[in-house]
Amino acid sequence: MNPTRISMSNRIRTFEEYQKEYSYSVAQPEEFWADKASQFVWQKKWDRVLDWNFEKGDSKWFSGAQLNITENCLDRHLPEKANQVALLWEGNDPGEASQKITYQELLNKVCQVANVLLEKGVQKGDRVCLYMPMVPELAIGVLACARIGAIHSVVFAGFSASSLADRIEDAGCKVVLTSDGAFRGNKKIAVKAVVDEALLRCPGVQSVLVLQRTGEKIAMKEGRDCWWHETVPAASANCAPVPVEAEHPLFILYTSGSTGKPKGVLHSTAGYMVYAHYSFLNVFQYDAGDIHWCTADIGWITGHSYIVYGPLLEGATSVMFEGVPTYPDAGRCWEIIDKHSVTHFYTAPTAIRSLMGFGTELFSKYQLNSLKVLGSVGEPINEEAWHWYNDHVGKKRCPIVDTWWQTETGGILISPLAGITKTKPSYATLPLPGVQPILVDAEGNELKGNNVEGNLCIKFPWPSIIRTTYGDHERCIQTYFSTYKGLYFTGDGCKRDEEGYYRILGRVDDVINVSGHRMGTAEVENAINEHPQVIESAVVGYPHDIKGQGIYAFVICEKSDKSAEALRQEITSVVSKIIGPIAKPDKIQIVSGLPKTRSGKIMRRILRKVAEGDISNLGDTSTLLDPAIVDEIKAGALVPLKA
Ligand code: 7RM
Repeated sequence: MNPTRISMSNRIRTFEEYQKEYSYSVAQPEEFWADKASQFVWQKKWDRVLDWNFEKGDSKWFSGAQLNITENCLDRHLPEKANQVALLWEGNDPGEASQKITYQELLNKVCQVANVLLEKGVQKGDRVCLYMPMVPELAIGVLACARIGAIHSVVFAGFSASSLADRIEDAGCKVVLTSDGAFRGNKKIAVKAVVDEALLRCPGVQSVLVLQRTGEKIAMKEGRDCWWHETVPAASANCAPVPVEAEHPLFILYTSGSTGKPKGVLHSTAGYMVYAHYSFLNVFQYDAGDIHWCTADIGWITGHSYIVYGPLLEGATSVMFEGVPTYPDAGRCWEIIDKHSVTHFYTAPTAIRSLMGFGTELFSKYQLNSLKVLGSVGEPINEEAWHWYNDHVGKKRCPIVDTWWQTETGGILISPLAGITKTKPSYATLPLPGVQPILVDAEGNELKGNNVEGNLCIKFPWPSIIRTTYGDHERCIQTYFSTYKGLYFTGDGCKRDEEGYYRILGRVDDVINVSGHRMGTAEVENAINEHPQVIESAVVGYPHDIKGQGIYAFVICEKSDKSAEALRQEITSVVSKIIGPIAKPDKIQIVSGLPKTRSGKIMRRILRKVAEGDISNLGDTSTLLDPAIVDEIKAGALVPLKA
């Protein structure tokens, strides 16, 4: 028995325990994580806890072990929790009956889909793409893949056919799970039609399993497409979990970076499992009987870790919501919280800011007294939004956990532990046990002590660290492990204040964060440049009241009779078509040139300043090829400028 071990459970209960656990995790990381892993079911125990080499971008956890993550999410909780609700689904339309799927039912449904996948020839290691709305079958499909050792690649259903095709192709997916359509607010969205268009470019896809959701008429391709309701219910509800090696890939999830092409972030099984569970339990302080609602879409990492895996690994009840917070009105979230006695509410600052705009009168209709913990994720939460969340939603009695993490980190790395860590608005506060942040200056020198500001890196692996970017390990090394030798570089700027608390300042690379969605400026530029009349473009982020950051595009077009307004509309629809509606620029300024240096590099600093509306300090523009262009750009700016 290790004397520093705090209890049989992996739960921290007090700040003193947190400090003890933290010290233990740094002094003896392998013992620490072996201890956390021991509560799970392993087909075979590990030989080694950790092997790593950051210079090669390598981390291996629990080598030699064999396990199945769905056995740990589902079977392990039976029989005590057979009749406990695992997934609580709320539809887009408040009039549609909620679904309560118990652990036993969920296991049966997962096994049925797993058997259908097996029948379709899916084998361990094969990639399966899921392009679906937020219905239970999406979570079931994800788990069905994991049941048989197939690698899931969920693509957010708001992406365009072209983005979907890129992702299916890059991962070499064999099968696609989708639906006929989707309900989203007062809109009905075509889903299968997008898949059909994408698959024109993806001959490797052999089968498409189609869930009937909206009932609209769709095309079914003979020999390739089949209906969910005609195959799944007929399949056996028994499917033995396939044991996989600890480092067997669990999923690929595409995310944007500073280059034009999104990367397939790959997570593996055992380390991801241990960390998704540990972080869920400790950050949210989930207790038996609590109802956890994470409003993210499963198409993003937050949904993977804190709707599906984290909660199910704890045997929790996880809410899944199909709709949007403003339909049928801006009280929808509060209505759902009261209806299902939600205890934990985890959402993005952009949602909070948009709801703030509807005022507080709506709250008189709701109790919100079931709430215990509030969470925030995806972007920095400004103080005003923090206070509004605290005052009107939490009624000043619910701790707010501002959770910082990334697709690549797999789970929350810096966050308060609910009710344990003293919070401070706009601070993600302290690292979880096992997480060793370090701030460095531009040259990579460590910024020691407190009251410092620099680039946020992590100096030691945690179990759910990115394993590779699918199909291109060199790119993984280049992106995360080369900027600062021996460190994982997050891409975020960060401040450590006088009491050692971390405050995330936002990206320091060419990535912007629009409503909590990561977007590469190069990616948006590439899409804009697809418009036949566009010669060149430069995209920057600018502060946006609700979205956090908006997209501001400076575009050079060929001469034509078209009005600037017509060009803007066409460019917007091209971007929507190529990436998806989430990448549509908020502002498009048609310019005759861009501020370039003599070597041809665009001085983005100047464009950022103009987009921010602050031209008081443009810096040195003497190295520009054509300094006059700056005056033209200022004169045509689409935001009010203050000098
Ligand atoms: C979970 C997720 C990651 C980027 C990250 C940050 C930003 C996320 C916070 C935050 C300030 C936070 N994954 N970010 N959480 N910034 N405070 N609590 O969002 O891969 O899509 O994005 O999001 O810039 O690098 S992500």
